Amino acid sequence: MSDANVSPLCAPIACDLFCAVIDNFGDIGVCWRLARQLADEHGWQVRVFVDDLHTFQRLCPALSIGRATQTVDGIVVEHWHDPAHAGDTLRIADVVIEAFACELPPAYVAAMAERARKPVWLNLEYLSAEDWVADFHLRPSPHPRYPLTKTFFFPGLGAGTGGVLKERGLDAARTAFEDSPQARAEWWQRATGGPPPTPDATVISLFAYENPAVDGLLAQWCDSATPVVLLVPEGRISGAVARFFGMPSFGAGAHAERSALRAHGLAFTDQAGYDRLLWASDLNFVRGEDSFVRAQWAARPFVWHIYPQADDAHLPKLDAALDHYARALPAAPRAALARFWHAWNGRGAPDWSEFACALPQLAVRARDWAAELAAIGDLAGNLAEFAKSQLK
Ligand code: TRH
Repeated sequence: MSDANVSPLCAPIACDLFCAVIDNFGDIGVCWRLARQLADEHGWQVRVFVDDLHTFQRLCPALSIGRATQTVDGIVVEHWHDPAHAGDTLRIADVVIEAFACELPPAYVAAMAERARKPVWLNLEYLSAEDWVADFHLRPSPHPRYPLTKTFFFPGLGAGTGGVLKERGLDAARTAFEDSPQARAEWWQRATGGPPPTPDATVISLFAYENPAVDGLLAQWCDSATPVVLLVPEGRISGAVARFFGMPSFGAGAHAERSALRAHGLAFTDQAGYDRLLWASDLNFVRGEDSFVRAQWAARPFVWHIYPQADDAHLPKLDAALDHYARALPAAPRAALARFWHAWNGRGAPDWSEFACALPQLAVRARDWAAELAAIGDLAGNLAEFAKSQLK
């Protein structure tokens, strides 16, 4: 290891991003989105170290599962197969991001400490809308043994936080999709094998963990006075949808109909494809972290299935998000939204007719909120600006 690898001033910023997949898609979903933005929008040279290529490949089909090192979309992807492994050549980047407190390889940290110009070391935390986040965002934490400082970078929904990820071209891509009947018709044909539904239908996408409230909701959708079209990307809730319709499974290509409800099973797509699903829907059920953010940028009403934690630690986080999002709503739709989100997260039973009445006001709020949230700045831009200020 030598300092020959310290970037000259004019060279692009080199960034190593470490991601350990705990479960689901959110860990790599967030990291991959951030990596692409840093490369595409800020010109950084990015390497992603990720320990689970199978999960990664679901949302990035171009990835090859068998390769230790590969380049996808201009980003070097290293299979982080062994906790101590840090790439075949131990080159230390200008900016090192450890996602969600995953532990960096000890050899890598030791090499960081050897570098003449110390790297900017960031721990990217999980998103929370709670107020304390602004106090902890960008707090430094000196290493106990090495001359290194790690800085905590907190995503958030309020001023003083790191914000959330938003690509520069996202709004234009959404508007282009919304304004093009042909793009939408093609999307419906590819996703469901048929044309778009009639305008009186409410189109709902359903991305969620297993959820006991789903049976009651499916029954209420069957009883709806107007058609409900349900789009279900194959995943953890598909089994419940299959049971409801008396089918063995409800994977990609499945179709079912009962009374007012028509349901389609969708293939899991890449991340850009998931955005189009959100844009094709009137209401989105989302979960975890990244789809929760994408639903906000889709500027449509949404229902959040928050990642469940021990001792109901997730419930204050749910309420904190509601505080931000619902603040500006009149009392009745605000209460309907809170009741429905709580019911979807285990507190009470969802009342579709109350929620459906609130949808027009929630649609207006969704558009206003997307603009408010954008004012905090995009997380990748905020992170790049901070890192550059430290590299000067
Ligand atoms: O998969 P998740 O439940 O991930 C969760 C959360 O991130 C949670 O906070 C974390 O603690 C846990 O993982 C370990 O939900 P999330 O965050 O919405 O991630 C889903 C990703 O999958 C998101 O990037 C969107 C993407 N996706 C596609 O690319 N294509 C698809 O068809 C679908 C349905 C999703």
